[in-house]
Order: sequence, then structure tokens, then C-alpha cells
Amino acid sequence: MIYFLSDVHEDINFSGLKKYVEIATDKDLLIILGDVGLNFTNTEENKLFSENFLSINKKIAFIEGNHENFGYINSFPVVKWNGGLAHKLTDNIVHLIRGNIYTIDGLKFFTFGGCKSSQKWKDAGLWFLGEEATEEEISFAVQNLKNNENSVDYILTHKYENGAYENQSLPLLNLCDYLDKKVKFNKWLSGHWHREFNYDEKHICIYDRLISIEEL
Ligand SMILES: [Mn+2]
Repeated sequence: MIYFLSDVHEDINFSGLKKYVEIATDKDLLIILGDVGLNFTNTEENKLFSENFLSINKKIAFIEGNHENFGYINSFPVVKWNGGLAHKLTDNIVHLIRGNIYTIDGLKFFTFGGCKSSQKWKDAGLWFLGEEATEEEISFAVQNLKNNENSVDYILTHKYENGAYENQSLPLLNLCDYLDKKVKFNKWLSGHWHREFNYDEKHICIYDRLISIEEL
């Protein structure tokens, strides 16, 4: 079974994560929709979280949010993973690279992490270069979508950028517009807002409650 969570923010007691670790078998996979926070803040708490998270012996894949240490995440070796490329952090944990389409349990997942932080985070020094999409990443994503006849089962982004929310990122807004107008999909899952809600029946915001793909 595939499960989803978002915005763990360096909390090893995050309810959905604890539940997943308890119940997951070898056949399960948790996908986190960004803001995990590995090596994000330079604190003892973060060190402990990062060590604990990376020692989880259940399968986890994640896209990045805006509150990530991008240089750190991208420093891991790139491996083939379910038909795409991913960074391998441990034997159990991978980071899903922007623009890849992965086939898991026969379903296609288009993934694109990252979004723009508000100024307060930058002012606080809690910010790393790499949160916003580059032209190269967008081109790679669009080419991959075209190679798949612009049709996937699930779209996974950290933020659903549709022009209605603060701190818009133009590259991400353009990509989301393309996805909405040109790509056929079943559900689009995102996080970022730290609450669970539906934008509409296809666009769903995920948070700390462990949700299985069957519940969607
Ligand atoms: Mn976020």
C-alpha cells in the first residue's frame, strides 16, 4: 500500500510518521510531500531528528518542500528507482527528483518538489538556495510528461500553485498551469499548508494524518 503525509518539519513524533513506522510492511511505501527538514536547522534537535529519520527501516520516498537543505539532499548518489531517477539516502529512503515520473504498483506518479518561502524565513536565516524550480527542471518535467502522452495517475507537488496564494513562484505557477490544462491525471496531492483539505475533488492537500492511496 502507498501512504502519504506532508510537512514533517523535523518532528520525529509526527503522528502520521509514527503510525507508518508502526504498521508498515515490506510491501508498503510512504511518500512525503515535502518539508521533511533533514539537516535544515543547525540544532541538536535537528541532528537527533535527522539521525532518527534516516534510521527508519521502512520504505519512504519524499519530494522536497521549501524548508529543506537542498545541497544536503542533492549530495546523495543518484540511482534508478521505479522507472525514474532518485537520490538514495539509505537502503530504505529516497528523494524523488523534480520532473521524474515513477511507476509504482502499476501507477504513474509525476513528482515536482519545492516552492518559494516567504521573506520571514529568509530573514531568519532558515533558507537554502534551490527551493524554486529552474528552467532546466521545468523543461525536463515537460519533456517527461510529453513522453508519457501527458497522462499520469497522480501528480505530487509540495504546493499547488494556482495564482491564489501568497509567495507565488512563477516557474512553479507556470508548471502547475501546464499540468492543470494539458495533463490528464486522477488526483493531485500537495501539502505546505499544514492542514488537510480539498481544493476540489481532484486537488487534495495532505498533512499529518496518514492517508492511504485507497482512501483518496
Ligand atoms: Mn512548505
